[in-house]
Amino acid sequence: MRPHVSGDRQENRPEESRPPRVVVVGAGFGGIAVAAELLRHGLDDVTLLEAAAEPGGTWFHNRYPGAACDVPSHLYSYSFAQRATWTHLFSRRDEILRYARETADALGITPRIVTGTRVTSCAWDEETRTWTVRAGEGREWVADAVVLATGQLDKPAYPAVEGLSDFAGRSFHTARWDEDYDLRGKRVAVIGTGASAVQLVPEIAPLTAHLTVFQRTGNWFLPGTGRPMPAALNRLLRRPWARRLWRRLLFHGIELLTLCIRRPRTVGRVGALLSAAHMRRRLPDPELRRRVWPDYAFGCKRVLLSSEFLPALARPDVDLVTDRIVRMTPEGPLTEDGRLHQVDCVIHATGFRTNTFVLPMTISGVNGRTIAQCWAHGARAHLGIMVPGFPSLFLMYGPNTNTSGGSILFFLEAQAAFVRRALQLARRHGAVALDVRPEVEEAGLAALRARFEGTAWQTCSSWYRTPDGRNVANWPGYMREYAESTRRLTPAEFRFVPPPGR
Ligand code: N01
Repeated sequence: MRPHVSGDRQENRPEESRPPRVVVVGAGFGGIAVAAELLRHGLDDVTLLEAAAEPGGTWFHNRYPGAACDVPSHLYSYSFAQRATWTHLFSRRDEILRYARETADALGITPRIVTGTRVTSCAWDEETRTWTVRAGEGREWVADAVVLATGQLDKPAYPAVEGLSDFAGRSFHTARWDEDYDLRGKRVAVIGTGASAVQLVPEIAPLTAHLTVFQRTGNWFLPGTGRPMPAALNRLLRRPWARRLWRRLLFHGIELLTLCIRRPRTVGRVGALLSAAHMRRRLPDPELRRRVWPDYAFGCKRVLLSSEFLPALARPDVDLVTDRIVRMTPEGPLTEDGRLHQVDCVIHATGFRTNTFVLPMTISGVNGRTIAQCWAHGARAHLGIMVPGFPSLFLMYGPNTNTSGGSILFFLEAQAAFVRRALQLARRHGAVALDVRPEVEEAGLAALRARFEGTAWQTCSSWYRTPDGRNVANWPGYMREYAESTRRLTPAEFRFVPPPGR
C-alpha cells in the first residue's frame, strides 16, 4: 500500500514554508489539546489516529454508572475553551465527552481524526529523517513529528486472582462497561475501591439485589458531591471575570492537596484531620469505619472525593468484604476466611496497567533502539515529554506528569505548548527535527526523583509506583511549577537534526 503522507494537503507549498507533518496518536483530551495548539499557531498539517470508534479517550471508554470527574469542571476544561455553565460542579461523563467533541468540532479538529485506527508502531528513518507510523491493515503515515497521546490509564488491569476466568456469570471491567447487562435484581460483586468504584457503588447499590464490595486497601475521602451546580453560581459564572476568578480559586485550592502530599508531617496532618471528620460524619458505624480506614499517609494514594460512597457501604443490602480473595470460582469469589461469595456478576474496578505508557506500541528511534529498551528500568522522559534518541517524538501525559491533586488538562496544555515551541525551534535552527540531549534528561530525572523524598507518595504502594518503589507516574510538585518548567526551551538542551543529505 502506498504510504499515506500526512502532508498531502501541503504538497504544493515549497519545502521550507510547509509546516511539519504531525501525526498525533490518540484523540482524547491530550490529542485534542495538542492539535488545538498547533492549529492555533498555523501548524496545520495535523492528523490524529484514534483506535476507538469515536474520539474522547478515557471519557469514551469509561461509561460505568456514576462516571464523573472528581476535578471541578471549570478547571477540568481547556483554558482556551471555557464554558459559561456546567450542569454539575463535578461534571458527569456524558457532559465531559460532549464538551471534548464540541471543542474538537469548533476548532476544526474533528475532520482530521481517523478513528478505528490502532497504531502498532512508529519508526524513525535516519535516511529520510522522518517517522513512519503504522496501523493495522498495512496502513502507514509518514510524519516529521509524532505525538503519542495515549494516556496513562488506557489499559484495564484485572485482579491477579487464581481462576479468574472460571467465573460462570457475567464479568467486566469498569472501563469496558457491558451496557447490555441489566444489574437490576442481581447479586453483584465489585472488586476494588479506587476512584472508579467509589463513583460506581452508590449508583448501582439501589438497583442490585445485593452488592458485595471487595476492598484490599482503605482510602482517605474528602467531600465531593454529585449534586447539580447551584443555579446562583451558574448565573454568576456567566460573567467572564467571575469565571476567571472562580477558575483561579479552584486552581489554588487544588494545589493545597499537593501541599498536603509534599508535607505529610505538617500540612498533610491537617488534610488527614479534615478527611477523618468527613469520614466519621458519612459513616457513623464505628466497626464499618474501622474496616475502611486507610493505613497509610493522607495523599499516598489518590484522595477520593465522595460524600456518597461511605453511606452506600452502610446500606443493609451492601456488604464490605476486607478478606483477601484467594480464588475465583464458577459461583463467585472465594475469600481467605473460607467464604464463597455467590454472585451473578463480577465487576472489576481494579484500575489500569500503568507504568508502561505507550507500550506495547513498538517505537524505534535512532539506530533502531526502542522505547521498551530505554525503559527497561522504568519509564522516563524529559519533562515527561521527550526521550533522548527519538527526534521530534513527543509524549502527552507521559512519565511523571500525572497529578494527584490538580487538573490533568492544565498539564496537557503545557505539554501541547512545549510541542509547538519545539517544532518552531527546530524550524528556526534549519532542522527537520530535534532530540533532547541525554545528559539534560538525566539531570532532570535526578532532580525530579529527589523531590519525591519525604512526600506522602513514598509511604505506600500505589499505581504511581513501580514494584521497586520508583514513582514514574506523578509530577512531584505543583501545577504552576510544571508550567514553568515547560515554558522555556533552551537550544543548548537539544541536538538539531539537519535535513537529509546535510
Ligand atoms: O483504579 P485504582 P481506578 N482484590 O487503581 C483494587 C483515575 N480516575 O479505576 O489499593 C481486591 O485507583 C485496588 O486495591 P489496592 C484516577 O487517576 C479518575 O479506581 O491496590 N482489590 C484498588 O482499590 C485514579 O487514581 C476519575 O490495594 C483489588 C482498586 O482495585 C485512576 O483513574 C475517576 C485487587 C483499583 O483502584 C484509577 O482509578 C475514576 C484484588 N485482587 C478514575 N486488585 C475521575 O474522577 C486491585 N484491587 C477523574
